[in-house]
Amino acid sequence: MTNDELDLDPGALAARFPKDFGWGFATSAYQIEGAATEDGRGRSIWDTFARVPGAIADGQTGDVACDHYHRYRDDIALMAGIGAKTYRFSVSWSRVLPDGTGTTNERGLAFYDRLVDTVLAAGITPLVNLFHWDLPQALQDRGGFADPSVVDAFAEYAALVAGRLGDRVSDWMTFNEPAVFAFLGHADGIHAPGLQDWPTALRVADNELQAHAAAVAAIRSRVSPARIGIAFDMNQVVPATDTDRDRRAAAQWSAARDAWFLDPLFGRGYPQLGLETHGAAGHLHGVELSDPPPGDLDYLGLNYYRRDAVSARSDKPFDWTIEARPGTEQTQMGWEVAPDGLRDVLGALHHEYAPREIVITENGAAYPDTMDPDGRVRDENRMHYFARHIAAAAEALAAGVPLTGYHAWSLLDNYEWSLGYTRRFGLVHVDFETQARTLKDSARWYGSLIAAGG
Ligand code: IFM
Repeated sequence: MTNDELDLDPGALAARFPKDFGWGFATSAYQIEGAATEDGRGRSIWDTFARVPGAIADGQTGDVACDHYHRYRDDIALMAGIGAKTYRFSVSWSRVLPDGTGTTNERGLAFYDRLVDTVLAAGITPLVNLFHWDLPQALQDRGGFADPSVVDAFAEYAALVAGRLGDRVSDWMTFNEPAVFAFLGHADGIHAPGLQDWPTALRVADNELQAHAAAVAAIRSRVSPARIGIAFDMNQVVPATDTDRDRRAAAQWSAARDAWFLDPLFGRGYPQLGLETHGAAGHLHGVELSDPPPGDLDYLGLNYYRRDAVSARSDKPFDWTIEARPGTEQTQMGWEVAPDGLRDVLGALHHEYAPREIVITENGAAYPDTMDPDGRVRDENRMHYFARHIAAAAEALAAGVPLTGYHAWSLLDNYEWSLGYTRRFGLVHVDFETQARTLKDSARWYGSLIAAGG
């Protein structure tokens, strides 16, 4: 069956996965928790950035978001009702260490205790992500991720959280999308902390790789058995046209972004083409790169959303645009819907790096959902998006990719970073006025898929 012919039969789709496949959801702290000043939480760089005039499309912050800090029991009950087997959430560093290091905030830690206990009581396996971009502002004031001292700070934080939750949590993730944090936050300036300086972005990336290794060691010394990974966002990169210039630009961009992280994580050091590309663009000016240690990964997390077409404006590296190809099917983000890209990215990761396991740690789509007068959200486009991507994942599995889990992004409509509340990625609709939750049709469909899988 090709993706085009695929129907939405959850039973047929589920049958293509093993019974113990890890179906679940992913969320992140700043996007859903709210309670920004409650119970001793410190400020994070997103609290600061969200207040910069013009930084966020609707001028909103994550101060309240989905109010998950108070409603987590109901949210976990919803997730359990859908049938989730795993739940990937992140810890807010500034909730547990308001100054980034030093004094711990017991009330913050107690929240994650309660959360983990509730997740486990619902029969769901927790997967704890340590960093989803919300760095404590106190650390940013001391240089943030561009300063090498962040490596010890991250290890201290990892040790604290692993020491506290590790008696109940085996599945860990150090970073979510380190490239997005480094590049969008420090070179493009559209994410916190809003800097626009490539050498800083490359220092940040280097320190993330070091901090990952330090955190893995900290977790392993406190948690047994521990299953540790990192979630890398890798979309399918293609040349916009079949010209030498676009082909070269696409290869340079992949090397300067994706391989920039993946090669070191798999023990190969920085990629030569990436070094040449960043070097020629002047990004390495004054940067002393380290020799990052291998990632020691039990699994590689893949966040996949789209196909990116690279179009060169000139022969100069980084003088290119990265967009959806005109005329293609796109989500509300303007992202090209490309399920075959998921199959191919999974295959490429398997062949190039041979990770022990791959977990799809995020996959999902934003659409302008509306609630019908009968109270239903008929998000058929999202259902089709999921069905086609899950079918593509099944193809990769059948071709030998060691794929063990799939996390839908996201449980709830939430704070979509610089787009504020203008994009809905949830399988559960959130009315941000009342905080009412409503299962969308996609949630019911995903639930039948999980149920059919046993
Ligand atoms: O909302 C984000 C998430 O925080 C990281 N991955 C992509 C999602 C959709 O943009």
